[in-house]
Amino acid sequence: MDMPTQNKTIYTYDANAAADPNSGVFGLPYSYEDSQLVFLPVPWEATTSYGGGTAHGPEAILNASSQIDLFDLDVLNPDRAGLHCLDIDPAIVKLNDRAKKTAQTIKDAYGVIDGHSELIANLKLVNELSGELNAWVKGKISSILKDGKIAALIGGDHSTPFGAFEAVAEHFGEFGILHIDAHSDTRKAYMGFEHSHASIMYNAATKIPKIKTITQVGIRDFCDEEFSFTQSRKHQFNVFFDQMISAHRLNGKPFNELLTRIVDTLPQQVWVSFDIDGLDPRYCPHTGTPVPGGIDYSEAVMLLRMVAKSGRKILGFDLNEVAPILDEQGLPAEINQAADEWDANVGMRLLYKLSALTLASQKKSAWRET
Ligand SMILES: [Mn+2]
Repeated sequence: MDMPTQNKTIYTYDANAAADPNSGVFGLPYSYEDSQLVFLPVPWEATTSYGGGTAHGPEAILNASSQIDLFDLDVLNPDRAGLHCLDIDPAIVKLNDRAKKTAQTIKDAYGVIDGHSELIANLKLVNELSGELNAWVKGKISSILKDGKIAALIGGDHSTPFGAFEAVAEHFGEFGILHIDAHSDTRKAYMGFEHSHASIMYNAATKIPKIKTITQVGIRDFCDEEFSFTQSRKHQFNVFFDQMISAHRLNGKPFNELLTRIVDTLPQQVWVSFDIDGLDPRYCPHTGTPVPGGIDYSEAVMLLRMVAKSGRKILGFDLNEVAPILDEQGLPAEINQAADEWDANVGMRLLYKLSALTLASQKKSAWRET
């Protein structure tokens, strides 16, 4: 058995007890220094096209995360590797507010800006602010990696991981992305926004040469341009449309055969880019752009487990588009019932599972012998 790397924190907490209300993510006491996996929260949704709220995703996930049971059936004590979440940066909250307000003027004009000098200037500004966000994310993720830790990102909308991809490419060299999503996210631009959530995989594929493959799973909402783009880049894109996945399931074929085919497309180094809306929307009813269909939570977990168990290295991951229920002011609604917390509850459980499997794939935690 591979021995997990030990950190310095003495396990003073009781993994069976309720979390200390002053503790960090998942009710854990670990500092940045004592953690082997660090989350960067990115409260950003500047160019969201449909429902809002994903900017509050990190906060909602963190608040819900103390409800986790730390025991994991696959991985032995993943919590003991040390998990820490950086504070939400108020400067990024401000940057998002500014970019979002500016982007709204273009959305209100349905993206028709020709001849409107103010809107043209606004579009330029939104693209610049998105560039600022990307540079900030890249810097943060780079410093976590340079400190010898695993980096993971909590969005925000799905534009947020671009800087993380750049940092990972610089740090690890060539890698592939496992992209779970309802949407192809391969538009060249959306309403002129070069870094919207609808373009993240176009940008990854065309602007970061070290990204060799993108394996997409659960895709069921896309336009002609996106279909043509991924079909024309078959050396790079492996698309497992939701329709193919459900046909496989409905025809009674063994599901693990399909999962094996998906895993086979991945190179040795993999970054997981998980858009929560790839799942059946019953797991994410308040996400920005829900689409019927999708894979089940347990299917997603089985896929991720197979990736980790295949001997591939999961370099890190982003989890995005988790949105809490909002009130009329667009702020997270007062949570009175556990049901209102559902999106964040699913999100934080997925975050813990992704963390456990990533740690095991990097031999920072041991597989549980079952
Ligand atoms: Mn997406």
